Amino acid sequence: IVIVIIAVVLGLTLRQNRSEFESTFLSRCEKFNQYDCKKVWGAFQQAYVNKDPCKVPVEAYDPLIAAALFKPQCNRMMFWSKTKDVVHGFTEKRDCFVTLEDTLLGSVLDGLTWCGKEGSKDTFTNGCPGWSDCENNTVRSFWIRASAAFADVACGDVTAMLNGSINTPFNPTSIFASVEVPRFIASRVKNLNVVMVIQKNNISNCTDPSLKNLTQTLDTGITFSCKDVSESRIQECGAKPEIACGACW
Ligand code: AVW
Repeated sequence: IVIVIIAVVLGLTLRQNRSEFESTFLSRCEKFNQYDCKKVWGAFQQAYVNKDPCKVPVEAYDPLIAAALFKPQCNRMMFWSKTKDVVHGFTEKRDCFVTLEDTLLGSVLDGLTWCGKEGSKDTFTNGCPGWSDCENNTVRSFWIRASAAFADVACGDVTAMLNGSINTPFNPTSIFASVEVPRFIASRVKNLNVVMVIQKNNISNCTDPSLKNLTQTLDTGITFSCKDVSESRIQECGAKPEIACGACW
C-alpha cells in the first residue's frame, strides 16, 4: 500500500510538473496575438522530447523558429551581455526597445528549464543538465538558436548594453559576441550603438580594448558608436516617460 501511495504521489507530481510547464508555456504564449500557441508548443516539443538532454543540437529548434517567426523591428532592437537586469528593468517600463525576451519565444521561455528523456514523451523541469554541463543541452541550444534568429532580423540602428563593471565587456564566449554580432549584416544594419552601463565601481568603459575586437568582428559598412551611460541615468529614463527615447543617452 505504501509503495502504491508513493508511486501515485510521484506520478501525480511528475504529471503536475509536466502540465505546469505546458500551461506556463501556453499562458505566456497567449498574451501574444497572431500565433497558434498549440502549434508553437508542438514545434517546441519536437526539438527535445524523447532525446538525451545533452544531445539536442542548435538546429533541433529550426522548426520552432519557423513556427514563431521573429518580426524585424528596425531601430528598436536591443541586445545585451551581462546586463540582463538593467536592460529588462528599462524595457519593462518603456517602449523604446525590444529585446529577445520581449518576443514570443524569448518571453515564453525566459527563466525556464526544460528537457526530455530518451524513451519518454514527457517534458521534465527537474534533473535537466545545467548551462555548461554539456555543449548540446536543451536550454543552451534553444537560446543560441533564438539569439541567432533575433540577430538575423536586426536592422537599422541596433543598440547593445554591455557591462562596464567587468573586465571584458565584449567577451568572445558570450552569445552576443559569438552568435549575434557575426550575424549583423551591412545591408540591413546601419549602426551598432553600444551603451556601456557604468556603475560606481566601474572598471571598463567605451575605451576598453575588448571593443576593438567588436569593431573588427563587425561587417564592413556597419558603423560603430559607444556611449558610457550611468546605471542611474538608465533607471531614470525608465521611470520618466516624458524623456524621449532618443534623449535617454
Ligand atoms: P550573458 P550573452 N549558466 O549575460 O551575451 C546559466 O552572459 O551570453 O550574455 N545560464 C547562462 C550562462 C551560464 N553559465 N551563461 C549564459 N546564460 C544564459 C540573448 C542566462 O540565461 C540576448 F539577445 C543568461 O541570463 C542577448 O543579446 C543569458 O544566457 C544575448 O543573448 C545571457 O548571458 C545575451 O547573451
